[in-house]
Amino acid sequence: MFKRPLSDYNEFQKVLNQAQNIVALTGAGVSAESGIPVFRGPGGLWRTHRATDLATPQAFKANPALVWEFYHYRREVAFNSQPNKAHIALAKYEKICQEQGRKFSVITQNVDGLHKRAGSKNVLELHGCLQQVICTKCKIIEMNVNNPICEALRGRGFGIIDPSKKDQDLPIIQVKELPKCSKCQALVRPYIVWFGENLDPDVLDNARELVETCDLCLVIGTSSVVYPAAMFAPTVAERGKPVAEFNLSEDPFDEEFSFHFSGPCGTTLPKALGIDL
Ligand code: BV8
Ligand code: ZN
Repeated sequence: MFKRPLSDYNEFQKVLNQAQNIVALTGAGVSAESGIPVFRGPGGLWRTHRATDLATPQAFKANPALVWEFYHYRREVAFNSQPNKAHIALAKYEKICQEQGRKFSVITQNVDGLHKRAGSKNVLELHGCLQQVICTKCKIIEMNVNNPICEALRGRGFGIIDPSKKDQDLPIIQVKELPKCSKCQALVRPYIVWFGENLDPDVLDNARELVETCDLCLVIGTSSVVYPAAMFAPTVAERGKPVAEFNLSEDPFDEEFSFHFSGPCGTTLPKALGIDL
């Protein structure tokens, strides 16, 4: 008979209070209650495209304007969203750990920037962020939170289009109208790791170091299908360290996880961390 992961908050808090080096690994589900659509399931569509088909270098090469419309939409949604109770609980718990000389880190797959806006300091953004762009030519990376990022994208962000209208009904945006590098005027792209692209080696090394040294891992709001992030929590469990999963799903992603709290993490996470919001 499988030992089912516990969903006992008191048991979890005994483990939490002993932990000296905690890692919180988050995915799109931690931002769902801020109104940011998740990747898989109903939110995974943008107009008639699957988000995962647009988040690739091939899509950007083939149709930079369409990919920029998709990221303009994602920027608009993210910049107009607020951190929710799950983000805030993580930021508050990091402060508590700091005061107690304990280590607390967030490794996020999300690109919306909400952990930092909630006040989390120790954040690794595995897949980049919507607030930065990188030049396709001179490779400089710049913060750019202008919305719209260029005049041609104004009003083009709407995500849900009525099925009768297709992309081609909209005037085509020429590449020369797309966002430019402030240094060399070449086309810039979102500073995001797309499917088929390598993660920043330093970010990946730091993440792996945390996964190899932590004594507790919280895995929050992720379907754990995207690599290498999908391997982090199972690796902690294989080290014999406790993993606590917070997800809407009833069933744990991995039977080796010690705890599984099902429900919206805006509710389950503050309760588990003992943070009253
Ligand atoms: C790479 C930026 C080397 C884009 C993203 C090994 C095996 C198989 C495939 C591969 C492999 N290695 C590499 C691959 C290919 C690929 C991959 O993993 N593909 C998958 C689809 C099989 N990986 C890569 O390409 C990575 N690069 O490994 O480089 C390499 C290079 C070439 C060839 C091989 C190897 C780069 C991956 C990065 C892609 N970029 N994001 C953008 O955001 O626009 S990934 C994107 O999807 C997100 O960032 C996130 O990381 C990812 C997964 O999404 P989730 O966060 O999990 O969200 P999802 O919607 O799936 O699930 C939401 C969850 O929340 C659900 O479980 C739901 O129940 C829960 N939930 C919802 N609401 C709530 C909630 N839980 C609690 N409370 C709620 N309220
Ligand atoms: Zn440049």
